[in-house]
Amino acid sequence: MADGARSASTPLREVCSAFGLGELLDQAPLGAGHIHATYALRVRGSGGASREVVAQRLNERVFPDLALVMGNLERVAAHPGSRDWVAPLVRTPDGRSLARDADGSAWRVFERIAGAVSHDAVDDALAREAGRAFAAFSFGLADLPPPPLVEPLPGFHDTEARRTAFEDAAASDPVGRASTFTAELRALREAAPLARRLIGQELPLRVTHNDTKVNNVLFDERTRVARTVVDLDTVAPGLIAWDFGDLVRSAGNAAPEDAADPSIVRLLPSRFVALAEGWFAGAAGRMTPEECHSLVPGAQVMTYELALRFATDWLQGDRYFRVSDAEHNLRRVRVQLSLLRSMQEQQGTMVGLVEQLMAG
Ligand code: GN1
Ligand code: MG
Repeated sequence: MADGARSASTPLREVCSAFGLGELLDQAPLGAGHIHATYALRVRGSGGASREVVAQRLNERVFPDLALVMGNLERVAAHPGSRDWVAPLVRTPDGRSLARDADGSAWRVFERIAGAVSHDAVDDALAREAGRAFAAFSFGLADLPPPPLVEPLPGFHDTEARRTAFEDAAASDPVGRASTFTAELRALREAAPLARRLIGQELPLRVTHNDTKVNNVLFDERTRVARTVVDLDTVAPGLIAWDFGDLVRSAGNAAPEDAADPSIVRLLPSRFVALAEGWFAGAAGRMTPEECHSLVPGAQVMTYELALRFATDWLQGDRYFRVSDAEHNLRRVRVQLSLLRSMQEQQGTMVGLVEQLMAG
């Protein structure tokens, strides 16, 4: 091996040793998250039995205060109302939930839930389950004892601040991309009123997940029932409209988030029905009427917010979201804008369905 080079498995062996997991037998990248790096590991402990765990190298550029993130996670994982939705954390022999490898990267480890898988694309039945899971997770945390969780990324769903950040990036244009972006810029500016759409609506602050992309639910491979909710780093006080909205954005689309052809993008009507029915089942009558009325606007706001975030990242030279090529964020922007248009066209039907569900 060249001087100083470390093979891909070296840090994972260090993680096994730090967490007292024993010998690393097997490793594979897991999931399609844009922020952390996640691996499925098979290990053999001192007893000789093999065991499966999930190891995550945490992105400290995005989450600079890992103590805060892990503090929130530990409180959520220990709360009876949501415990069943959270994969158990593995601790180091001296009780810590984080360890650093020789390069200084921070790692955490979860038990792998046997037979539980994530899907980047779902059908209506899985979408219904995802809706039920995220709603039940959030309302299960309704009685989390004080103090409130601290926002790990302040203003994460402050859509108006996201819009300002986008305008700043467009004005400073640090990598010279704004001039090739005129149609998208115009569409993003036309939708600007959405950034304030949820303000002043008397919506209660709940404990919300805040990253309810559908691949953040794990389903039982065989029964297709939702088992676990993952990516809990953004759990904090928030609005139900954000969680429902981001789920509709990610699970309701006929096309992937980064489809090359935006003409295939649309909100699938039957998918929206499944998501809303699942959500109402998981919330089990605990949403206020104002919250119910915020769900359809929430889907538009979250789709717009992600369009702004992908656009900002593109204008800034792809510093935040993982990308596979220089156009990746641009494709994501175009998909979000098409999806937003499709939601706006179907708004009447969507509102009608929510009213039907409210009437019970
Ligand atoms: C990121 O980590 P992942 O892929 O689940 C992002 C979300 C975005 C999502 C878009 C902490 O989620 O906010 O909605 O990408 N997470 C963070 O795909 O920024
Ligand atoms: Mg994820």
